[in-house]
Amino acid sequence: LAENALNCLHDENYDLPFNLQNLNHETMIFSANRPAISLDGDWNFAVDLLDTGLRQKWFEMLPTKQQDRIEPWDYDPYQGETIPVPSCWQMQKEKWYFFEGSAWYTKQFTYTKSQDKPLTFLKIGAAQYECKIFLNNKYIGNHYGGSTPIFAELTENLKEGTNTLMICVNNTRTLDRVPMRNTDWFNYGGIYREVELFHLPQEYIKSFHIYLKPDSKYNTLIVKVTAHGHAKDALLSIDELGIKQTIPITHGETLFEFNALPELWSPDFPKLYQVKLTYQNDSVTDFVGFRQVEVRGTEILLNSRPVFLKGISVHEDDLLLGKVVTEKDLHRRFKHAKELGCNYMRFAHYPHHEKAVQLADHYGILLWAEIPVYWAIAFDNHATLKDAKNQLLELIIRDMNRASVIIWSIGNENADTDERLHFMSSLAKMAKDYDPTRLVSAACLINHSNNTIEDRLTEYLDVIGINEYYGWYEENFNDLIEIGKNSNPDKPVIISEMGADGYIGPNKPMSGFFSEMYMTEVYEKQIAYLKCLSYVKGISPWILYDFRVERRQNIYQQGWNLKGLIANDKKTKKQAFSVLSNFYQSL
Ligand code: GCB
Repeated sequence: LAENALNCLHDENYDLPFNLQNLNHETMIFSANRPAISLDGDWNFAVDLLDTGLRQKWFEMLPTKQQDRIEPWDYDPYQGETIPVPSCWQMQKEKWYFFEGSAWYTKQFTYTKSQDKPLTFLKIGAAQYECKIFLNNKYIGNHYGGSTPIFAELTENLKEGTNTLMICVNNTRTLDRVPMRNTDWFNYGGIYREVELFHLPQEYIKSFHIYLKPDSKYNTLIVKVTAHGHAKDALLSIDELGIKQTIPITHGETLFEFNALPELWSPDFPKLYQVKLTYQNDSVTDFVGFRQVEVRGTEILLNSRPVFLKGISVHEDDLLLGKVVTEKDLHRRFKHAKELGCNYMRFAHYPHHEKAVQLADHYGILLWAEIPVYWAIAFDNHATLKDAKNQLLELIIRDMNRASVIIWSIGNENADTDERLHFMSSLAKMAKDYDPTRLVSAACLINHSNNTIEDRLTEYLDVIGINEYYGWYEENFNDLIEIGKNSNPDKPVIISEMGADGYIGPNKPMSGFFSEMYMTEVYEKQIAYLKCLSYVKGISPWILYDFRVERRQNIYQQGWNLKGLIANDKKTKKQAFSVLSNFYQSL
């Protein structure tokens, strides 16, 4: 007690009885379609601006009866305020709207030991940005990164009967993390994706990737498995292809090729096969499409045929739910994209919910998936690079079986410095080494002094992404025409962003900036020009829906970025929607 009380007097150096950061891509287990026990629902909750919980060690508090307590508690993890999980606290109470700091979540659940499945793993779909996990008063681990899943093995610390899980989530924007402090999206906080428990047998499948061998013959599948156990093989079956294949496993690992002739997945034919892997008493099932994507000259080839990416960017954001996504919201998103005529989407600027990626597989929408290496990253900081690499690996491991993802994007709009080149080129190399089945891109830079696409990072990328706002932030539209003339890239270019704000609420302007008319004009001019540039192989205008952001506060914006083709009600279309859909339908 005395120690805890003293900790409250310190500023930063209160004693944490644990070493931070041990949950990362290495603690992930294959979880898609695995039976799970949901821990969603109401959790006890308290915001904790001063980190009193860490100083006073709230995580050590036992559920004692009020009258038996020997110390005053500044938080009672077992009664008081509750919050639904998943949710963003900003959307729950007005007083939490701008809250930035730690918040404590407590949940009790019952556990009964099972002989068949003695291991237990916790999965938190995502918590923004850092989370520390405690089970039955013991520190289990912590995780950095606000949009990738967190896995922790609980087996050792579980007990029969009632167990108490406490999670401290902190959404403070920091200088050395990914993203950094300044972003053009809202700083939501909380456990905003599902929380689940998985019970697994002693010998289990830890990771499972299956993909078409990238050699254009379309007759070989590769299986990459890591397993926990001593068994020497696993069994893979794809009933629809009549495949039952024994997969040898050596020291818990395999990279195994075998012949198969699947029908190829594409936006026109989003064919998925049910694939099952069995290892001892464990088995997992996934729904997988097989396709090949590559670059030849300035072409992007899907299954050896040139493809033009008719796209739209989208954030994970909702007027009422913040970053929480529902199935209904996701279906609406894909239906709007289809209505536009899209075959492609940019999931900006961080890993979106894995269900969104699974649905993209079903809808036949190609994806650009990215990590939040966004403005002003501390490129010279080793810990920041480690964080970025970990988030990228967690994303790749999570979505490796998704045919829809064709591009890993390693960053967005950063000045071309030596430190940035070292940082981002190492991300590009890592993505390519880990995953030979996808392209790597980033939103690169234009040199405004000579109006050319000029960025040293492009050498490490398969596809060059360019965000350009000619007609909006760059008022001279003719400069875009200059860039077109001056640039001669030897790789495909995707216009990863372009657009303009359009305000359609009360007292809307009839012309000029923020008017719907001006927004429409920007789209018309951009489309007329870009379709003449032979090396542009796709566009993902900014953006499908208006989205919430603190930094936009003029009379029209009032906390929203208004570049959506559809307003924040996700219903009302702006005129530019039909300009883009007419263009896509015409292709
Ligand atoms: C950009 C950023 C994006 C912003 C957008 C805008 O270049 O990549 O995150 O939201 O511009 O609206 O300014």
